[in-house]
Amino acid sequence: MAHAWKGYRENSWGQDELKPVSRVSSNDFGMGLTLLDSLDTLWIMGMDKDFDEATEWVTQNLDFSRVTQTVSVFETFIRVVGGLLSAYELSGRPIFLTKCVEITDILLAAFKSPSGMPYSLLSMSGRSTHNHGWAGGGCVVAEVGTVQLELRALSHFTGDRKYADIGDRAFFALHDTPNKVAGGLYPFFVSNTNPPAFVSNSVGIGALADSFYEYMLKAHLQTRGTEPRFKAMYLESSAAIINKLVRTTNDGVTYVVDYNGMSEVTKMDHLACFAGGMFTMGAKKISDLPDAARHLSVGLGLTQTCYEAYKAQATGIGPEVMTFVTNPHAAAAKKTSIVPWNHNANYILRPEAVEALFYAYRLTGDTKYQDMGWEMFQAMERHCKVAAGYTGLRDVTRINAGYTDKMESFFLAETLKYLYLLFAPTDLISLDDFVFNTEAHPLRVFSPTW
Ligand code: DMJ
Repeated sequence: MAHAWKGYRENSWGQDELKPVSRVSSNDFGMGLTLLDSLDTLWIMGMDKDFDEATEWVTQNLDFSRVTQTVSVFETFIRVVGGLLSAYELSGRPIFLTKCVEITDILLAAFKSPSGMPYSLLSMSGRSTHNHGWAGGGCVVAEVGTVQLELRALSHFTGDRKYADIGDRAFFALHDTPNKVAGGLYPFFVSNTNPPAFVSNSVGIGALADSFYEYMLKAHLQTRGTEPRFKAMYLESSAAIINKLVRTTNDGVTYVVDYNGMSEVTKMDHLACFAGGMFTMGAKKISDLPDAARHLSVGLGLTQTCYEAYKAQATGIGPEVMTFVTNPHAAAAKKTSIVPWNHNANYILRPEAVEALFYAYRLTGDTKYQDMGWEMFQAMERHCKVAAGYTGLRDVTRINAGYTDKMESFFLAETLKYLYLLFAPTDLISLDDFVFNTEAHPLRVFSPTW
């Protein structure tokens, strides 16, 4: 973290993200994205001077009224709102709550739609909204269902329940949209009409849907299990995922597939590794979960698979999308190989595999997950570290195959934080007291008074 932060501080201070090879910055958000996404990591790691310096930048320079970009509402929620909430939660400094309210009140314009589901994109200057053309004109399920932890925490901090209500309305509108697959699987795109309708048939738990399932469980845990609606959704959807999308090979490799509306697609996104953590946590935290042993074996099985996906590549780092090839010859050992799917062999510093290890270690106490994390971290040190920070890789199956030249803000917010916490005392951000938003920003659990 010290190395990544130094690179950002020296080359991109106050900008969104650093390109650590060319040492220039990108500014898709115009809000000092890496700085805001990193605040709580600095705090947790005891980098106090850096935290103070970043706080000063927020106080003096963070001015949302000057931002002119058109931003992703979802990304701004999970990184900017989430980052500010955690910084406030951990440090108690009021400036973070003030800024959090400012940006959230701007983002709420995106929820002014017939269904109450947020549009994907918001112009920060004109406040106009629209959806991605590639989503059939509709909203993306993951984007609709991944703002609720943040909005509910903000209601808790401000005492104003409008935030929670707006997020919950969108979440349950999604739940009430007819024609889910197998009862609990949500097609990727949904029209922003009243009533809403799904505008695709494809389902999966990687890109486009992932964190919606994660938030069913985490919203339940955030308010100490006081709201049965979230739990009911998680029970329905987690069972549907296990019954319809989870596969285990003869040699014991557990993975998830997508379904494209007509047939199964044997591909698993790196993003879907988050489900290792989700199933493990559901099994351990929901005391009356039906078939909890199966949920635990799926959670730990997916965690193991994501580790194996790293180990199987020449760089020791897992690909963006993987597939599973089992040797069909009876004479040969029926060993499953994990290889990139359809040339998606890049790695963009994503956290989900180490995130799953963090949950597995914290919830089982088995130190083998620390060993796995150490191996993966060493591979990142060998292949992703450059003079000004860390970069993604173009092809994890070959050594020296080139850099993406991007240090994603989630590398500092998530990947490094989960790695650090994997080796820290378990009472540092205890899973009894905190839930992590999907960008790894910890939020304290609470009993709602609104
Ligand atoms: C992060 O922004 C979050 O983890 C999100 O849920 C998914 N994509 C990236 C990391 O891969």
